[in-house]
Amino acid sequence: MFNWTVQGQDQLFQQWFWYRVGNSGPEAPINTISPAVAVANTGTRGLSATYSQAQFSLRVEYLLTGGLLGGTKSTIGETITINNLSLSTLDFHFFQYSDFDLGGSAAGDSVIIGKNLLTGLYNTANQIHPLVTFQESVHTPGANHAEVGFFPNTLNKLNDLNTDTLSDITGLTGPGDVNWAFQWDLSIAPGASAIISKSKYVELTAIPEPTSMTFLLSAAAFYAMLRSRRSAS
Ligand SMILES: [Ca+2]
Ligand SMILES: [Ca+2]
Repeated sequence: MFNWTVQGQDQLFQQWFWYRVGNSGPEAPINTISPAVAVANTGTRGLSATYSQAQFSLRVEYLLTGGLLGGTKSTIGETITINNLSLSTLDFHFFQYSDFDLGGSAAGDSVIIGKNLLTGLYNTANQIHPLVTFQESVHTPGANHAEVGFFPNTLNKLNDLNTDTLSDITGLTGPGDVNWAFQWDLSIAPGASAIISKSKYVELTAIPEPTSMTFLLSAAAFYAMLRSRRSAS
């Protein structure tokens, strides 16, 4: 996923998913499991993409919901289903990597990841930008590990030849070209499934140019008024 346009402005640089089976060997992007079998649904708002091999299959379902034309809010729901097709327990590690460039810019954002205090699992990510509100919520289950960093450190971990666990550095990180990731450590019984359900929300809190123009115009009018009062006195 390389593009999420709200009000003609692209908010996303890249989001994708990686996986690892077991606790050794590198992580790999899910598109290396097999070519995708993709099906559009829910009109043009939904997409289901399935990747499969003998041991397991993995499906990602996306559902995009916007407001009225010209609106400033957009949300995308994502459901990931992993089916264990084998006769033994599947030790499956699933990673989501997100690099949003809010407001169409790669610089100057910060990210903080939050935890559910009851479960101890990571379940929110907030990216902070002066003109765009962004939040991801994990509905179920929360992630076991998470990481906030600067491009491309986390991406390199997912693509290198080492076995990686995310750092659990989740505090306010930035400003800069920030990105973040979640890691789920799943143990899936033979013939059973794991399901991860989450959603992302983008809201433009202001449209930049007209607001600053209005301010400049009011400032110009104020100084003009001040000057005329001074010359009058
Ligand atoms: Ca790695
Ligand atoms: Ca970024």
